[in-house]
Amino acid sequence: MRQDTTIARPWVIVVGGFLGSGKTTLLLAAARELESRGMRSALIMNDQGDLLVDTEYAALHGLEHGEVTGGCFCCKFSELVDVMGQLREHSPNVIFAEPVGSCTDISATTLRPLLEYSESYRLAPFTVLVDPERARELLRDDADPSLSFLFRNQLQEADLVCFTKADIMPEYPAIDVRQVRQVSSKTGQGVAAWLDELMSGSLSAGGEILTIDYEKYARAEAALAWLNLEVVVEPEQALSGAAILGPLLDKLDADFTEVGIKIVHLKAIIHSHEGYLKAAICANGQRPIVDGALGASPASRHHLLLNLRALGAATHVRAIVEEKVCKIGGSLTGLRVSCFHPVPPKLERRIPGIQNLGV
Ligand SMILES: Nc1nc2c(ncn2[C@@H]2O[C@H](COP(=O)(O)OP(=O)(O)OP(=O)(O)O)[C@@H](O)[C@H]2O)c(=O)[nH]1
Ligand SMILES: [Mg+2]
Repeated sequence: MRQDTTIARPWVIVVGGFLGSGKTTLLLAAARELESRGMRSALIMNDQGDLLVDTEYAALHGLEHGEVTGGCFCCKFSELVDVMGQLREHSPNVIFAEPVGSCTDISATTLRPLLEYSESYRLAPFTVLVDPERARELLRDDADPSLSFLFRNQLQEADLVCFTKADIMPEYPAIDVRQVRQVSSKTGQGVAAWLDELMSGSLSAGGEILTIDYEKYARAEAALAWLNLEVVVEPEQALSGAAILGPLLDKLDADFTEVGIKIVHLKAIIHSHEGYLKAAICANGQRPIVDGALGASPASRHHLLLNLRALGAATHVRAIVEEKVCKIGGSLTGLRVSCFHPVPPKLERRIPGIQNLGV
């Protein structure tokens, strides 16, 4: 019953939150939960660049997906609507959309404009995910001012804040927002209840609109170096994905720490005919969280994607990454690297105030 009506008018569930807060992981867990209910999902990824680890990860999980690249949803709103339309060909009951993790003002620039499409889509409340450890770090008085600015604004505009990673961080700090929930995408704790609440209509969508200084916002985002890289690796002797990725991440972590560049999210996915391995760290010195075929057999050809968001100069970040990737050894082909500081957002739409609130 629910399935038929939601295919005719699918839910759009926008899930924001700071870099590394667990957006992609939760959306994949939510898609699995919906699948167990006989419902189909599609996923839209968003980034300032292309070559996205998250898109490859979603594809490897067999999810229908689309991308809005080269700018955040606020700057590419029409493209977001186009991609939503394309994904409807797969008759999803739910379309998830993951904005860039450094973005804020999403409620005014994406949620509110999406409410104008209420004949075609049902818009769920805007969930902002929060990693408890990151919250403790960025709410401190001595936190990095750029990251803290982005994080605090993201919290302010949430219809619903959801602490993530409850399996490893059951305690979370007190924050000044009305609606707070907690989930673990690894154990599934809270995921079904969160989805039920979003689709119950009990909370409004786009209800919290920021007053935000766009110059300050642009400066805060530009403090980040944004690197996306792709390469095909053919080692001299067949190697497992773990034997390539493990040392690469360790060396990058060590180099960045040595020169004082703060890693905000470093994630990579390596893929061969033996399977894939994803590994990520959300801070210098963190033990990588891995997912996929850790014990995969050696292979002679691997496709590697690496995405890094760090606090430092893009030229410096790029030089370190290129040097370490070149040292993987063997043959490296098809190397593509883009590394930049995000440019100031150029909004397509912004709907402030309280008009247009609807279902
Ligand atoms: N233990 C645990 N780890 C999690 C959970 N959710 C996410 N993670 C890990 O946290 C890291 C970041 O998760 P992502 O889902 O990539 O975060 P994101 O918000 O999509 O990151 P960006 O797209 O870079 O902004 C990954 O290594 C995940 O495996 C969770 O519920 N429990
Ligand atoms: Mg993600």
